[in-house]
Amino acid sequence: MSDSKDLRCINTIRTLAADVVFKANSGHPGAPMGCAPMAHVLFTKHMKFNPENSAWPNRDRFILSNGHSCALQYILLHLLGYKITMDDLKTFRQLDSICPGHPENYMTDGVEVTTGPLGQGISNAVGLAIAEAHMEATFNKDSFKIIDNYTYAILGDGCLQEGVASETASLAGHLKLGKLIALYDDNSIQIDGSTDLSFTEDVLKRYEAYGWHTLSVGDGDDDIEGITNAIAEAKKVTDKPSIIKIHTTIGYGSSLQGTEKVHGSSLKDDDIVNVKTKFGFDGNKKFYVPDDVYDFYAEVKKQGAKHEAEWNESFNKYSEKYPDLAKEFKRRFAGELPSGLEEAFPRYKPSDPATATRKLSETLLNAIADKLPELIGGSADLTSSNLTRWKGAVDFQPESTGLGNYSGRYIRYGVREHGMAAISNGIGAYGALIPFASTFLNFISYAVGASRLSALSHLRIIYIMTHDSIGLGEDGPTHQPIETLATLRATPNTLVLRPADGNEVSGAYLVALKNSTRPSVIALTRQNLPQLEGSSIENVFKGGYVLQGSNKPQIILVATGSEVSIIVDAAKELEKKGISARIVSMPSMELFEEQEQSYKESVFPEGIPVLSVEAMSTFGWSRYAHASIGMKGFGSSAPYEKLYERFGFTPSNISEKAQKTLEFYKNRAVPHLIAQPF
Ligand SMILES: Cc1ncc(C[n+]2csc(CCOP(=O)(O)OP(=O)(O)O)c2C)c(N)n1
Ligand SMILES: *[C@@H]1O[C@H](CO)[C@@H](O)[C@H](O)[C@H]1NC(C)=O
Ligand SMILES: *[C@@H]1O[C@H](CO)[C@@H](O)[C@H](O)[C@H]1NC(C)=O
Ligand SMILES: *[C@@H]1O[C@H](CO)[C@@H](O)[C@H](O)[C@H]1NC(C)=O
Ligand SMILES: *[C@@H]1O[C@H](CO)[C@@H](O)[C@H](O)[C@H]1NC(C)=O
Ligand SMILES: CC(=O)N[C@H]1CO[C@H](CO)[C@@H](O)[C@@H]1O
Ligand SMILES: CC(=O)N[C@H]1CO[C@H](CO)[C@@H](O)[C@@H]1O
Ligand SMILES: [Mg+2]
Repeated sequence: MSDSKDLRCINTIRTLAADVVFKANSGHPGAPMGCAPMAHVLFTKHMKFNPENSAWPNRDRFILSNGHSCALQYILLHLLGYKITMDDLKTFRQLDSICPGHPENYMTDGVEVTTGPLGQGISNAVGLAIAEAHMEATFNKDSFKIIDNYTYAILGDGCLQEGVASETASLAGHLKLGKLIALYDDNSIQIDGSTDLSFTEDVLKRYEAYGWHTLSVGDGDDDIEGITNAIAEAKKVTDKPSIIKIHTTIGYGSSLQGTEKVHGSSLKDDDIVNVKTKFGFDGNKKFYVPDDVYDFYAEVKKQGAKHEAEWNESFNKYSEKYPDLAKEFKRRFAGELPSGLEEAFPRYKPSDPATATRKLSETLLNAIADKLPELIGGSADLTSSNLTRWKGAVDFQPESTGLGNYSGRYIRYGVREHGMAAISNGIGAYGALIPFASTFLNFISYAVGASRLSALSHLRIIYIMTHDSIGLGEDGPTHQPIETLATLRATPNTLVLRPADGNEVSGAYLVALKNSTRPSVIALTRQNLPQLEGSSIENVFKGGYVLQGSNKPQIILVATGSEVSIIVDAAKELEKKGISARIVSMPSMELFEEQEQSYKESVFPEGIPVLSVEAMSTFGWSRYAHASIGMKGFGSSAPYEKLYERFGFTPSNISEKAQKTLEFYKNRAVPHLIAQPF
């Protein structure tokens, strides 16, 4: 194909981008117009994918990390024959459109991950490249390259300024992810104006120092051959990720090109006419794609189907030679858990020793790790505290380090919580793997930029968060989570699980594994907890349940995690005073909310006051509890027993508050909190 045909395609993308944003009267024309050449070259001369089957396992992955330029992605997907019509493009950014304001993986065929919050996409790409390397090491056999594909990302100045991108670039360099290729849209412009305002470092030197292979293309507006060759060069370097700095002009073609004015608002009508005329198009035709341009992309699509058909053939031969591996491959990509997995989950009796839930979590991971080979993850430099590395685990490392290999499933994240969560999202988005990420519960605050996206993107990420309250003791307020659970519980599509003992730990993990379209945060203690009478794996599925106590109670005590055994003791004190109490364990408010109203009312019957106890902010408990014991400040540094006394989480403090609650409601009606009009 001649350069001129490529330029015609590229200019079609540019004019369409101007039309799409103009019609929506909202969006970002500048980056799509500037990035059109690199995107066109990437999709038509390098990437392998099949628009007919966007789920083909061995496709190259593409991430648009500067998600604001998504008009570009939608246009390319349309031209290439994915399930996006011209009419869909005309509904850009409108209600129920499959072309939303930023790319959403669950809405649009061919979109691998949700992007828009800058820095996340390129970090997801690191996760996708880790997943690819791991799958390759696990499934490829002699001549069979069942998995051998690339992860590509386009990113802009904004992504490169974000801290999370630095965290993940540093790890990607260490891990020598040779099949990760990033295309940097170096246009020297961002919203405030020139990058001279705040971004003057030598980006490629920084990436070189991270261990990346760096390249640059001087003229990213016209030099198609230069971009093509640079990507080819990048592919040849297999022991380092590559970044190609491509100098472009934002809004190329517009009278305002090269300025921040084309970043985030539509071009004016007459400017669009000018752009089209300049590129040799009819200035008055809107949403116009020349037939030969459609034909060009149709040919690319045909090639894509051919690539998949060849892969299918190769996979069929592989299946004959390695039937077990092939079956396993299919199971994993179908997202099915291994049969018989549940039997491996430990169960406990009340006579079993008191143990920290983080330790029970370690026991569980040891019991299931071999039976669940898709489990992959690690900790942000707290392995010995968080106890997430199972016996016999192999580190995910480049073989040259002598520390592990790519078939390893334990990832050493370093102290990079935000990057860890963003990478987990990428691994989750690859499919066939179940990522977990671990740190102290309080430090999930560092990662919320990404964990929020786990929820938005419907990804099953298991956050194993230890040291889950003031119960961590001496490390003090800097490490003690207070508002954390309320934040997580306020996040849609996120399961928060705070198990109270061994059975609940097993239940929490099983729920997390079975909920394949949302992340779970499992909050675990540092301190030992007794095994409770009445707990079970199955009870956790209901979110909250009656653990012990009276059928006709005067008061209900409800708690989570480490506070459950304390309310059990508080109830004993109340009993001595002739007050009957019911004990409710509430490992997950979200699961409880999903139960039938009649079940919820059976746990919290009308007319009986409820007192909640949780060593956290009480925010959120008022939907069940008439009174709450919780944390008002940030905690303190001391042995944890002293802190539980100081902040009122002892059986006697609780029984005293329970009596006050009963006293208060003696001559008042008890509101029925869980009654809902709709
Ligand atoms: C985390 C985050 N912060 C802020 C924004 C808002 N925002 C969108 S684009 C942008 C400027 C990005 O500059 P650049 O990547 O150079 O994009 P260009 O102007 O070149 O298209 C900002 C601040 C965002 N999307 N995500
Ligand atoms: C490859 O095989 C899958 C699964 O059998 C099938 O869905 C797909 O259509 C095939 N692709 C091609 C291009 O033949
Ligand atoms: C990876 O390392 C482990 C542990 O040393 C070893 O058992 C395994 O065979 C290695 N796998 C590959 C693919 O080299
Ligand atoms: C989450 O897991 C629970 C327990 O297995 C189950 O009842 C529920 O249906 C699951 N929800 C989703 C959305 O998968
Ligand atoms: C808990 O009880 C002790 C002993 O009665 C008392 O000194 C302390 O003030 C109480 N703490 C709180 C927070 O109520
Ligand atoms: C199986 C398959 O199609 N593999 C391809 C993955 O991508 C590289 C580079 O584009 C190709 O060389 C492989 O053939
Ligand atoms: C920092 C921290 O909490 N370290 C703990 C890690 O785990 C070991 C073993 O349980 C504890 O002794 C450390 O205090
Ligand atoms: Mg820019």
